Amino acid sequence: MSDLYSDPVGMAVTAAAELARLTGKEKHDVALVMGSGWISAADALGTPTHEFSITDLPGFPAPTVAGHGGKVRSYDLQGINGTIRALVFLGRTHLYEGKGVEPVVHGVRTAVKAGCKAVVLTNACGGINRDYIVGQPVLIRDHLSLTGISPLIGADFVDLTDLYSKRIRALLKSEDPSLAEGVYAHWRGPSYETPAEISMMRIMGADLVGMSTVPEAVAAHALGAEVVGISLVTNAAAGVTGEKLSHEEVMAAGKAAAGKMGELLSKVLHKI
Ligand code: 8IG
Repeated sequence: MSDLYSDPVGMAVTAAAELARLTGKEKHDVALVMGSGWISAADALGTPTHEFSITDLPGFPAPTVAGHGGKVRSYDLQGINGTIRALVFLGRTHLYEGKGVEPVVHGVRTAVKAGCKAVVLTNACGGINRDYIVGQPVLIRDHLSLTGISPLIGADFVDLTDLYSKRIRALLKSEDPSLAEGVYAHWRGPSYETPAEISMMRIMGADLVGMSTVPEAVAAHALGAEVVGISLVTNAAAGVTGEKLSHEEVMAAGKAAAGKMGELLSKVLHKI
């Protein structure tokens, strides 16, 4: 029997078929993955046509982290070129859950197999760059994969030169010139970094650090989708201010910025 681990792309095709059946929509156009702190930002998109539990689709494990939704929504959004069918994942699976990389990227693979040409990945992260402030959204320009884990298997030598769409970043910056861009370092977690590790990352060229987004970006790009990454800085990374890091503070900072992020997302979707 084929399963998520023996045939991950085949399982995404199966999940996409079930999504089409549940929503009555043969295709979706764009996918959004809402990371921690972004879930309430999805409410700014209006009323979904459908909402169900992620575990209603084949291959998805139940979510394990508090504040991560585990729901999927389908929206019909009115854009400049007609209706956009948006697929929104409230929450995601992380590498630190220990289930391997396959569940981490199953959502974006399902979205691309459901027709999505663009995938918007959001996250909450730590700020390494001293110019960043808590509550600030930053476009991901590039990444450092410090886990060394790829979702791809076999001789799939995918070019990552333009992983984070230059075209969509330019559109977003024309909409909001105050948007910063940065390099996102991917850390497995679940422990945060030591101050020495943050110094190392800064020297390596990282501006942001978090525990998500990178495997999903690679998997979506490998299947041909355009990728956008938006990080919400919810804490200064270890050693930057001398304060200790707490999950509760991170969630609170995310909540405080949700309205602003909702507006940003609406703009993103109409431009894509
Ligand atoms: I929110 O400071 C959030 N996620 N690795 N480091 C890492 N992940 C994070 C951090 C952080 N803040």
